[in-house]
Amino acid sequence: MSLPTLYSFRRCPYAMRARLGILLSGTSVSLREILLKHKPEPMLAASPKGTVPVLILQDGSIIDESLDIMGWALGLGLNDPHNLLLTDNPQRQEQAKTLIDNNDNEFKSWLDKYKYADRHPEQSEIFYRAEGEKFIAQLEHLLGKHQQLLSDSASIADFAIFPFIRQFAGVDRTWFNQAPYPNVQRWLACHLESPIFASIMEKYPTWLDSNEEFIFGD
Ligand SMILES: N[C@@H](CCC(=O)N[C@@H](CS)C(=O)NCC(=O)O)C(=O)O
Repeated sequence: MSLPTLYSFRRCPYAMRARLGILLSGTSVSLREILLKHKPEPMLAASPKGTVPVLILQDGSIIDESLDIMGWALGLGLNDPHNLLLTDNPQRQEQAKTLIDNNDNEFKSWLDKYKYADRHPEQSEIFYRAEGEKFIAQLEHLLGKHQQLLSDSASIADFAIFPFIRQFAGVDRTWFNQAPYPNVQRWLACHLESPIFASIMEKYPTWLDSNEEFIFGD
């Protein structure tokens, strides 16, 4: 039977979280690696907004938001062996949602400005970093209470957020390594050094160049 098609870009944090959801649910997809500067026509026909990730299901339906792809893979909890969706704990589910909202709707825009401070000369790089640090400090507080953001087990919040913190850390690695966020440093290192992260970061040739797609997942 044919598999759903996932258009993905290796370094995109939204595509990373989609691949993490797929891998951790034990689902498989046929992965087409793309370049943002050269998006395939069939991807744009399916999702004209032109962002990755995009998932096309066998019945032709399209899922083009990373969190929805995670939700689809995890089967709204039916395909969730690690209980990432926290279905037994509505309070933690709400906390996860709030944290991911903060990441996507606030932190991400400071991260982009910090990363590309030269394109946003209204303020300094340090200013943008300090704005982003407000979210990092919130994570630091949570990670002082348990190993992962909401408990000692990783949940959707950890997997949806750490790819963005990776980018934040990568802007100035020397600064990040000595910044007063030991718990965030530990948590990030634990995710980046995990076999799961290595699996989702495997390199594939781009689909447009090679015409090859790859089975990704279990
Ligand atoms: N809300 C979307 C955002 C996805 C997104 O913005 N992805 C970036 C790459 S990291 C993208 O495709 N940008 C389009 C471009 O750069 O042309 C999601 O969660 O899937």
